[in-house]
Amino acid sequence: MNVNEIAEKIFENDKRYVSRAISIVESNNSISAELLKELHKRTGNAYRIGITGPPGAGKSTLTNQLAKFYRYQNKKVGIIAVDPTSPFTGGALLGDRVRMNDIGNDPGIFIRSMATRGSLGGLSKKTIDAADVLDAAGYEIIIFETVGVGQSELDIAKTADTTIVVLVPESGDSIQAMKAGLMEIADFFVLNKSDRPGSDSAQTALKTILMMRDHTEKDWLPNIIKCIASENVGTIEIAEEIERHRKFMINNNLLKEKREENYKIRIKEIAENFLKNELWTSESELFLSESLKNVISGTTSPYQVAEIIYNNFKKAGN
Ligand SMILES: Nc1nc2c(ncn2[C@@H]2O[C@H](COP(=O)(O)OP(=O)(O)OP(=O)(O)O)[C@@H](O)[C@H]2O)c(=O)[nH]1
Ligand SMILES: [Mg+2]
Repeated sequence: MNVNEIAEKIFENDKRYVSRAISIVESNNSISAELLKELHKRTGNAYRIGITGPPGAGKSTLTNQLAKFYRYQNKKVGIIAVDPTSPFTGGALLGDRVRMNDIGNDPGIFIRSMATRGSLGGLSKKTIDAADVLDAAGYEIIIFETVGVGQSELDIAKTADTTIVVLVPESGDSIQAMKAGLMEIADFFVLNKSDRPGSDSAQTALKTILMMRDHTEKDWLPNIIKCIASENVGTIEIAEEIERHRKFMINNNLLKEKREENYKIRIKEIAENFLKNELWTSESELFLSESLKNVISGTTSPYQVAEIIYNNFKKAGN
């Protein structure tokens, strides 16, 4: 099957091919770029929602509830869960994690999990490419679930049109969130597990932190919405807040601006990858390995080695 034929199947939302296409962009093989070129003309219609927060905060549970909510509105929902496979993230035990199986059989829902393991860099690129596949397949809502630890997870959440940070009442959570860089990317906060003690004081603490930031009357101020995702309490308020944020973005021309900025970052990354691939030929890799002993002994500096590699690359006519 050629790229055009696969693209046609995706435009028809043939799930088997949607799945296959995501595997293609994930493996980043030779037809990946060709396929994405073909799909691009049908993208731009989906609204992208990023859901991030500490491990075990209830992101999957909330994603589940939101997906059901949008299904009632007859919207197709694509979900990309960026799996936290790192043993260092801690948090919810594997058995305790919500697996979103109950919505997986709905024909209007597509769930895909993307592993972080073995994906050194390039994770955000692959995730965004996968979202383009879903967009082209006609999914009107795309939800990214990422654990709010690590730069690439934050990068993914940031590329969404609306980014939601999920926190829980446990003391210090908002301080942790601040440290992890979650405060800056939130369009609003969800204080989940509000059935637990301490949710009011957590809300107050979070509000205080937010009010300390510079803002003018015209700025969007992130709200804090309490919810109990496991009991479907607060889902409608969250969906309404997403809609309010979407309208705010559109009315102030910010959605277009944000998408332009995302494209700019993405195009630069793709172009830089072309360069990287050309730079690291087997000869430059070999030269690099052979130089290491001289770098260790102090006879050559890392800068000299890098300059030689770069100059050879230029000399080769690049
Ligand atoms: N008490 C209470 N438990 C909840 C609530 N929401 C989710 N949980 C439970 O919290 C646990 C973790 O929920 P998940 O939705 O898997 O959390 P997650 O943030 O997706 O977790 P990771 O993907 O592992 O980071 C599950 O046992 C849920 O049933 C809630 O509002 N209240
Ligand atoms: Mg989860």
